[in-house]
Amino acid sequence: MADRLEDIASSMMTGGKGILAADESSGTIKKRFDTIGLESTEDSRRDYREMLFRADEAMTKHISGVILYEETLRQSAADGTRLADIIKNAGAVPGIKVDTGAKPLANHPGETITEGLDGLRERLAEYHELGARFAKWRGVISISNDLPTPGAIKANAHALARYAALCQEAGIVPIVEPEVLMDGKPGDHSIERCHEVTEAVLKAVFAELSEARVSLEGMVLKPNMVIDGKSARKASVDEVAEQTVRCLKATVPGSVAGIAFLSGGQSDEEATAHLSAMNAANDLPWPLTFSYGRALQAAALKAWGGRSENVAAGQRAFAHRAQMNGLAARGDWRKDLETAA
Ligand code: 5MM
Repeated sequence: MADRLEDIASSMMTGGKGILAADESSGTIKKRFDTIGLESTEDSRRDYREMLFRADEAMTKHISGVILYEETLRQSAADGTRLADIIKNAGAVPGIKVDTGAKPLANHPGETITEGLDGLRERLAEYHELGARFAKWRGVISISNDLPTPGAIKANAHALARYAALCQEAGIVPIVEPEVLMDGKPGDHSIERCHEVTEAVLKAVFAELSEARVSLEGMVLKPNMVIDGKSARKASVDEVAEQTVRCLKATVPGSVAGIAFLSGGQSDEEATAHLSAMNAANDLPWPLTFSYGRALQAAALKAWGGRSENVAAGQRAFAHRAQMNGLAARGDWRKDLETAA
């Protein structure tokens, strides 16, 4: 595995591949398992993730990196192989979510600050020992007519920059994820409002990254797409793609190693179609790919259903979404390929 930050970052952005976000914290994975009636235990979480990481077709062809929750980085498969080694053997880079979650921000009703900076230097050294070569930190930005406040934007941007600097010091590529929520409350904002807020957030993030002396060539940005709120969706694929690229070009320096989007509550197919439309447009200063959680896993989770006899079905469902998103990362996805498969 490469040692230089720039080399790790560029391997995460390998053409036609993207990142699997499998870093659900205990509370989130429980919610996901509730949808298939499965109890969340250390073993069931291990079995689910082992099913994904051993999906050779998906992993070797379409996945460049996997974001893990700390528990998973320390876990071994049923046969004793470390889950991180299964990922490495598939040619992908293991990564780790290092934030400890978004907590209410004092004096800012309805807004959060992401925590986890205390002791981070020491934790990063240990994660590096355990094989992690990139990390992720998610700042959450609420959006409505009145939110976000400048205070919440600044606090989250500052924390992201401090996290990113510590990662690079430890030889770990930071994924910087400032997420303007698509599916928060009330979730009825327009695409124009999303553009305005995303632009303000990204400007603040890059100003803080610059002050923290973060090397842009050694980091990956994980932004939301510019899209209208989940309860008011009407923007077309072309509109989402055009507004997102315009917003990113206005705020993200060309030296950033790459951009890997979150899916944020879009349907599987929407997330794929939007990424493909952006990549089909020429003239992008950075590689654009996916770092999806729900949009890569939802179908696989359903097909698996928590049953060992369904492992192959879960892996097929994952391979399909990974393949579709791999095509989107090259701008080559078409709707008829979904049904053909
Ligand atoms: C996989 O979910 C990630 C962690 O969530 P919690 O800390 O809330 O448990 C999340 O950060 C994820 O990596 C990104 O939001 C991308 O996932 P989606 O589902 O938005 O593509």
